[in-house]
Amino acid sequence: MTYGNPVISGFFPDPSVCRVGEDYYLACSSFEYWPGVPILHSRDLVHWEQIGNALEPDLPPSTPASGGLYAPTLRHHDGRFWLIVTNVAPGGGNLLCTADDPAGPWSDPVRITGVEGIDPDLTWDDEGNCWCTYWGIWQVRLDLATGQTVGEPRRLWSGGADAQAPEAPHLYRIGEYWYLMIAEGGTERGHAISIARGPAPDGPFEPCPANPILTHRGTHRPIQNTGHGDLVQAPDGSWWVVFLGARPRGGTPGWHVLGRETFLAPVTWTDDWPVIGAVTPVMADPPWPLRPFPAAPARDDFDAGTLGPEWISVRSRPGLSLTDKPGYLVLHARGESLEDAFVGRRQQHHSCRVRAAIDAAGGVGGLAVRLDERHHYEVETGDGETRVLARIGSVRTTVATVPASASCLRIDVIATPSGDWDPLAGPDTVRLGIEHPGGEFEVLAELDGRYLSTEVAGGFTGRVIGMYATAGTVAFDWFDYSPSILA
Ligand code: 6LW
Repeated sequence: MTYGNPVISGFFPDPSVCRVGEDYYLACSSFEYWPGVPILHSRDLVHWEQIGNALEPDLPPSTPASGGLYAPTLRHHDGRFWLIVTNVAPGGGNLLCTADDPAGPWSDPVRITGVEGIDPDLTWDDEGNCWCTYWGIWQVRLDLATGQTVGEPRRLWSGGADAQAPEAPHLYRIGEYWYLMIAEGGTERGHAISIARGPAPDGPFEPCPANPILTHRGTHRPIQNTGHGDLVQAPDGSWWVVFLGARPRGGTPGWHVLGRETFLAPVTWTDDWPVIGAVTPVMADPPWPLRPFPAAPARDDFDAGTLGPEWISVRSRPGLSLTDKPGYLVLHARGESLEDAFVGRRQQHHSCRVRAAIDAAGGVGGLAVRLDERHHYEVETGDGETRVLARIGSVRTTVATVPASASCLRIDVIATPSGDWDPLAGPDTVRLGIEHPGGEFEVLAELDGRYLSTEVAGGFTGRVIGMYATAGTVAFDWFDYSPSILA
């Protein structure tokens, strides 16, 4: 039997994983989105379910796209879960929080002073010392009771592959060695994982002769940008690595639109060095029974009174209510940009269909596909009109207008087939319009998806599709997301 890679699709980058008994828990970066740091659970390493978000950051309005919460480390130690993460925002820094249950509640974060870098790792040695290793690659001991560093930071390693940006360190005690695994080469096509080992948590470290132990740089493989990983041992003693990668589509140079996703590969050992096997979209199952979760329903009717952990907004708690109009999600506009009142979910499939039933009698709102504030497409209704808008960098334009309001908006994302290679092809086509009663889709605009890709926009996130209001109050009766286009 086989499993599919990625194991967590969509914008879930920089995975950090730990195991407690038969349960695995994983945390990812969330950048400018709120709430922050998604936490996922698995019982087999292959199937994952989001169980919460660890932080409710207070990100100032000046936080740019791809600022905010970067690259957590999640560990279980001394009966508790520990999470350390960097808030790349004014007044941010490295934050530490703990929980008895990874689904929450998480403690209020404590700011760690003296760790001046992103990508912090936490490791405890047998004497109970806590080591924080971070970007660069630097290391310092922490006093967890005070949140202060102990002694001066030391530079440990500059990487094993003569590459840029040694980052994402994780430190492990495995057998007689301490292993220092890092990412390098930058998080784009040159990304890689390298490793070193030594006799103590602070080294000295000897690089693996086979570095980098994972990279897809310079290849035509469908999974690219592989790097930034974390090791975990299964109950049967086998080792696995979770890491980020991207799936570019279309012609040259290829565009990835779902962000950096989480992949899984087995790890074997040769001469006490880890060897990461081939990373492909279809992989041999691990040697234990798979334990999938029930599929999430396509539609959220907003009847539950609370929103699930998959719903995210930009920078702060959105101006939304689930009680103003029972059974509806009501958004109160707080400004003219869609980020001011936006709630959405990650696009997790290359082809998908999104629809929402909207009552815009009291305002203007719609459905948006967002990469960042400078790259988004939307279909909106209100004031007796329905229109499609596009923002691509500094160009902001109304692409189509019809003089009628709509009660159901729809966006279909159609991936470019990967078979026939056309150097000019984009990754996908985004169709935006109105769904009429009976299901007829009136397409108002069909736009090239490359402009909502990381290769065009830059940054570290992926597409998020959601509802917004830019004037007055707008009510949504339901929102649904289906992985592929049915009609
Ligand atoms: C992250 C760094 C990286 O902090 O990209 O891929 C940065 N690796 O480790 C943003 O995710």
